[in-house]
Amino acid sequence: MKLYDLNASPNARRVRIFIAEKAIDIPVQDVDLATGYNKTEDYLTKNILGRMPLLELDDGTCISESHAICRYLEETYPNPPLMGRTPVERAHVEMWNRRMELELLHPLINMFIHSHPMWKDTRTQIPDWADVCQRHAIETLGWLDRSLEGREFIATDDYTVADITAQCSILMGKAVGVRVPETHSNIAEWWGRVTSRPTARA
Ligand SMILES: N[C@@H](CCC(=O)N[C@@H](CS)C(=O)NCC(=O)O)C(=O)O
Repeated sequence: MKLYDLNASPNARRVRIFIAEKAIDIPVQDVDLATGYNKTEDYLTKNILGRMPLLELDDGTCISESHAICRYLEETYPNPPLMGRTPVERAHVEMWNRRMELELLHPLINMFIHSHPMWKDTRTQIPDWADVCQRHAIETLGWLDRSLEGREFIATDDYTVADITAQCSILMGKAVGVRVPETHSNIAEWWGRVTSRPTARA
């Protein structure tokens, strides 16, 4: 197996933390955007979207989309379980992971794409959309904080992929200047728990 990685990417970080939690040894190829390797014919046959992360299996099968990679790894390395132990837990993990991806990570990524100069030549930027996305992410942090009242982790009593997605979203928020308000003490306590895990810096 080989992981095509992009160091600064929040989606690639989701997969790196997942792999570290499973303690799987997977060789990594760091893709340097400056070389344009991810837009070459060679890479585009692996992922037509030219994006990272991507997991290449030993028989050449390629899996992209961070959650699909995590799903494959969960099926092939079930311990420790990071996607729930029972049907209800698995549904809750899926529910919360989607919420964290759609309601927190994507708004933050869109805010970045629609406001940062690095994207001005490759994407159509709509500054008002960046503002809308920022407000969306801030609103999500509000209801996430209320949901974490009395809970150790986001989806179940254990650390799961939903925590990983939220963790990577909050790091993305820091990078684009959206910080968790100090009043959100439930998120602050959860953040302390997840970032004290040895895998947090994967
Ligand atoms: N939905 C995909 C998103 C992948 C993605 O957008 N990756 C970005 C980094 S976060 C990338 O490779 N960008 C390089 C480019 O678009 O050229 C996932 O979850 O893996």
